[in-house]
Order: sequence, then C-alpha cells, then structure tokens
Amino acid sequence: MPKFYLTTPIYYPSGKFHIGTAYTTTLADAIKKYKQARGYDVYLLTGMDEHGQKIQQVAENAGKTPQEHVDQMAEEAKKLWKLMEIDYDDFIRTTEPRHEKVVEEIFDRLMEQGDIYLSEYEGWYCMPCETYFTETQLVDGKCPECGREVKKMKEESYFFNMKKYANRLIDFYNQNPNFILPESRKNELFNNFLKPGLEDLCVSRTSFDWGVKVRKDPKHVVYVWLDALTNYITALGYLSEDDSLMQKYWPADIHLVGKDIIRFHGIYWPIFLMALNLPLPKQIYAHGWIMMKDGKMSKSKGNVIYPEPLIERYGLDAFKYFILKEMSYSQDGTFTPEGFIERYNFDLCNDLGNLLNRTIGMVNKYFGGEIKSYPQNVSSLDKELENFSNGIIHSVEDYFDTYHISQAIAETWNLVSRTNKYIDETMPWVLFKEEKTEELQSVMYHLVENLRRIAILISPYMVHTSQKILDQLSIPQGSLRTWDSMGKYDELKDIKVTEKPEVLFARLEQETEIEVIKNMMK
Ligand code: ME8
Repeated sequence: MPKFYLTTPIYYPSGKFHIGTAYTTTLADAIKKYKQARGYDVYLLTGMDEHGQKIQQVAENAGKTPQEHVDQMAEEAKKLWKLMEIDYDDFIRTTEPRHEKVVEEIFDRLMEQGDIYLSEYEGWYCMPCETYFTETQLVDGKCPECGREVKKMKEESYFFNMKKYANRLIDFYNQNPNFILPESRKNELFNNFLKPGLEDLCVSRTSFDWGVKVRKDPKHVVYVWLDALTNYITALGYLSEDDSLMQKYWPADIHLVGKDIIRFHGIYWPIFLMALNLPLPKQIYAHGWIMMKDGKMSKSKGNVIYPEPLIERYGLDAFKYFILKEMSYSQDGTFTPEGFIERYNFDLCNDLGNLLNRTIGMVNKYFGGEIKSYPQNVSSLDKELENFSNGIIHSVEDYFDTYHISQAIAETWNLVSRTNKYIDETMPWVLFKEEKTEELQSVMYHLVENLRRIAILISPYMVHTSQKILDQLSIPQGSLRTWDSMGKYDELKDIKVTEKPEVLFARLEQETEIEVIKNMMK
C-alpha cells in the first residue's frame, strides 16, 4: 500500500482555537480521508507547540504554571478535534519527554558538527512572533510579520550557520519546482529571502526559561522554532529506540501550513533537515487566511468566531463545507454571517438537499421506490449527463491531488447543478403522463446513480451527509460505496429507495440566523 504522511502545524496554546486554526486541521483531515479512499496508508500528525516566552506569559497572566496552562489547553484542543471528528494518528506536544529528549540531542549533534556556534545577537525582537529582525527588515519600525512593536535586544546566543546550506537549498528549489505550493508563495520566498542571501539564524535564548534547555549550556533554551519544527520527526520516533514510523513515513508527503509560517517551513526546516542528513519533505502547501469583513480575527476587535457554536447550530458537515469552500487555493477566504447562511441555504439546502428529495420522491411516485438495473436504452440527454459526470470525477481527483480543495468542491457542485438541470430537461412528470415508462426508468437510474457519485465525492469532508444520502438511496454497504466504484455507472441493481426521505439541510430564516451568528462573535 502506498504511504502518505501529512501534518498540520502544531498550534500555540496561547488562546482558544478559532475557525482559522481549525481550518488547517479540517483541510488535513479531508485530505487524509480522500487519500484513504484512494487506497493510501495515511498518517496524520497534529499537536501543540507549548514552549516559548509568550506561553510563559499567558500562563503567568492566568495565574498558572506554564505546564498547568498547556495541559489544560491540550485537553481543550483534543476536545475540539473530537467534536470535529478529526482522525489524527498522533498528537505531539513539545513538552513531552519523547520530544524534548530528541531536541536536546539534535542541538548537541548540530553543535558538534559545527553547524551551531556561540556568538552574540543584537537586533529587533518581536515577542509575539518570537523572532529577531534586522533594522532593514522592519516595516515602518514595526514587525514585518505581524505589524506589532519590536524591542531592541542583545543577548549571548547560539547561531545556526544558514549560509553554509543556502546554495544547496537554492539548487533544491530549482530541481523541485513544486516543492512549495502555491507557486506565488514559492516565488515570494525565493526572491525575498533566499536570493538576497540568508542570515545565520539565532537558535537559542537566555531571556526566559520555558523551553528545552541546551544540554551543554543550560542557561540557554532552544529557539522555539527549532524546537517546534522537529516535531514532524520526533513524533515518528527519530533518534529514539523505536523509529519504525520514521522508517516508514519519512519524508512527509505534505506539510500543511498557513501563509504566516511558510518562511520557517520553506527555508529553515529544509536546512535543518539537510544538516541532519535527512530527506526533505516532498511538498509544503501554504494556504491563505480566513479573514473577517474588518480584517484579521482578533479579540480586541470582537470579531472572533469559534467552531463550536457554529457546529452546534448548523452541524459539522455545513461547517466543514463552508470553510473548505470559502478558502481558495492561493488567496485568503472571508467569513461573514451572510456568506455562511447563503451557502447553507443555496448550496446545501436548495441544490443538494432538494436534488435528493426530488429524486427520492419521484422514484417512489413513479416506480414504488425501485430501480431495477441499468436501462436498455439511454437517450442522448442521459448519455450527456453520464459523460459530464465522468469528467467531474476526474477533475475532482486532480484538484484533490494538487490540494485545490475549494475547486474540488466547486466541481462537485457543478455536478449537483447539472443533475438538477437534467431533471428540468428530461421533465420526468411529462414522461410519466405520456407513459414513456422506459425513458422514465432511465431518467430515474441516472438521477440515483449521480447522487450516489455525489455522495462519494463529498465523503472526505461531509461524512454524515454522504452516508445519509447513500442510506436514503439504499445503496448497499460495501463495494458500491467506495471511491473506485465511481468508475462504474451501470451496476445499480434492485435498489429500493427510502419511502420517507429525510431533509438533509432545513432552510434557514436568513435574517434570524445572521443575528444568531453575529451574537456568536461577541
Ligand atoms: O504558528 N486563517 O502556531 P499558531 C487560516 N506554533 N489559518 C489560520 C488562521 C486564519 N485566520 N489563523 C491561524 C504557530 N491559522 C506555530 C507553528 S509548526 C512547526 C509551528 C492556522 O497557533 C494556520 O495554519 O500561531 C497558521 O499557520 C497556524 O494556524 C498558526 O498557528
């Protein structure tokens, strides 16, 4: 079985996770489910990045020790992933001994081989980003990453010799043009950071102590990004007694990250791996942000929206549908209450829900709920729909394989619309009236068959809806529910659809629900 290893960032436990944080994890889970459906042995890693000055401060402000704080946050994170039915294989926390021990060892090793050396650092430090910047990197005297205040600081530090590896990384980029996705972000990294020449990176701190201590010089703690990035291999047992997962799954097939952290993943991480003599990940995909009407989500603006209340009121499938659809491949997405309700009412309730209801209603009315087998004679309209549907399956697969999930969803809804249009074109009620039984049978077959395909196409991100559709159509468990079975079009036999179709998505009263969501943001 081919293997597929994918990761989410490990999140900072600095506050409750909002829908933005949940986005990468939702994306990862959908890709996992898709890959599994395609026959891959998939390993999905997520976790938490628990060290650093910011976490120490958040804990202090809450009157807790950092450990108490991160323990509580880890429980909350796991609760959220459970609610969202995220099927992760491991949840790594950087405060776990299995991780800390290996980070210590990696640091030692890099020191021994001369990649890490002791010096002094003076620069502009951004505390929330835990990153130093040079004067020229600042934007209007502020942090170029987050736009916040920076402080001039000087400290004895260990440095990583980035310059030594810079050319090797440039060669690697040139030989692997699809290493960083999307291309626009690769060009940005290449032109703005790699080409002008890399500075050596400061990889230890002495100004706080909530971190992994440098074994040979314990007044230093390891820089939070060197600590964090290595999670992708420590979780697989790198340098530990049992490294079978490492042998099996490394290199990662894809690291999924937000655009805010592509520099760390696209430059420092590959160089750390080169220094450790390990293969580089195959690809890194940096998606955009989920934005609000008035910019980034922030507590002070009062525009933060969390997954839990949305899921509770509208269901998990609608939530996943919305955030995955809304974020295009290379741009930011926007969350608005209006947009959420519109997508729910139009795409889910009208287009998909009604298609199922109409179909089941007609099969019951015209044939007592029965679909016997593939029709003997098909019309040109039937054939057209079949061909259209075949094309959609291929393009959905292509989009999933290249991480264009929003487009994969849009393509699936093209099939939903096309199938709805097919009802208008074939006018089954006229065929019934005119007693064109054979033609009517064929139309019903084509409707049920395309709904079966739609249910399978949405299964990576709308698990429940997918099953409800297949159940209501009474598609037998097993081979007609698999991804591969979409390759067949003529195998439905002796199907008896439900007599009482259940509404998939009840229509929402727009004004009321917009207010409900606005209240969730307060
Ligand atoms: O950066 N829209 O952790 P973090 C979309 N610990 N995605 C968003 C988002 C938004 N509005 N807000 C956050 C860290 N994200 C480090 C990572 S990895 C070795 C260490 C997602 O808690 C997005 O994936 O700040 C982003 O990269 C990540 O959350 C940042 O999470």
